[in-house]
Amino acid sequence: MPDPGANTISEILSEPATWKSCLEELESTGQLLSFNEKLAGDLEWVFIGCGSSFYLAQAASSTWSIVTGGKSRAIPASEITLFPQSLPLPCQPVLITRSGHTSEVLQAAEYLEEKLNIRTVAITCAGGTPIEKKDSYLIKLLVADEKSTVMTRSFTSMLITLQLLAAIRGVRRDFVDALRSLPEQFAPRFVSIRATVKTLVDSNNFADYVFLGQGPFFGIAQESMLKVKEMSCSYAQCFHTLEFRHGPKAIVSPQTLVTFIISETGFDAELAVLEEIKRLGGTTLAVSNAGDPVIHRCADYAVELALNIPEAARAAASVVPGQLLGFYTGIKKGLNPDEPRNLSRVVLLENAK
Ligand code: F1P
Repeated sequence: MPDPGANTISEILSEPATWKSCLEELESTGQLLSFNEKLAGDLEWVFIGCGSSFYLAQAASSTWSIVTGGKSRAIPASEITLFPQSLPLPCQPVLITRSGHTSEVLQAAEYLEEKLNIRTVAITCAGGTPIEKKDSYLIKLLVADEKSTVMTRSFTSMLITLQLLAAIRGVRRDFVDALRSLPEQFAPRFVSIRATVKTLVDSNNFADYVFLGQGPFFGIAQESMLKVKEMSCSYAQCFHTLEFRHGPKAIVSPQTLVTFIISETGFDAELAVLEEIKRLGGTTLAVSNAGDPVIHRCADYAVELALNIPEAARAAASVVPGQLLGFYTGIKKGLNPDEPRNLSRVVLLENAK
């Protein structure tokens, strides 16, 4: 039997190398360039998924609008079939599914193709799955697939790939180059990030976990929250950073770890919330690209990504501290992050065909 969490930690640590392999494969196949030529112009792009793949959709959608200037939104797959009014028409749907088996995603694909006659884009990390039978423009990242139930490198690799498609669509050469430099820039940062998160977990026992982010970092905050829930069965919540003042800050205490995933665009406004939460006695972790006197003063723990790339291109790297937090907290609680309580690797609904 592998040690508890053995798959998850090796998959987290393999992220920079996996990103590099995915980017090299996409460049050598030219797949995204050919898709881009075939896809209709000037449509709203709708990113669709479940669980981690829905939070990925949120980060991808926000990046899409920033990088292409076009309209975009994220919708959970279940909403497509239960409340189809939520779908703007016409649109370009993008189905996100690590396993390629998730019932709600396959039902959404069927509805879009057969009822609305819309050809979807689909991205997955598995081969020979039902999503492959759909008439989609299919992107397969087999190198990013995982043994663990929880999504880590599949989440970040699929996000980077959709960001690359956005950069191609938006004719953003700088953003393409930035994503290509990410694995090399981030890999050396891993050791210190891992040490900071491990020290944080070893030195504290929290009752509540809160994750805060704005723009593309809101989806990243959502996923960080889910990693702590899944791998450590802890109570965790997520809000837009400035929304936390509007009521939820009532829960703040020293037993509450409040993690800020800080954007550049909202830097000053988000740091003002950090200052306030520190004054209220919360324990704080700041994930930012660069240091700052306010962060030094108000963050009990700080992770600096120090990546010389545009803000949105840092989204994938920004989720790694949350992945490690979930992992080390789960291990500390004697759990197995590879097989979280009550979870299966794929959600199959009974009524699914
Ligand atoms: C994703 C997902 C995961 C969750 C669990 C069940 O499905 O919901 O986010 O952690 O592993 O599956 P998919 O991306 O394979 O459709």
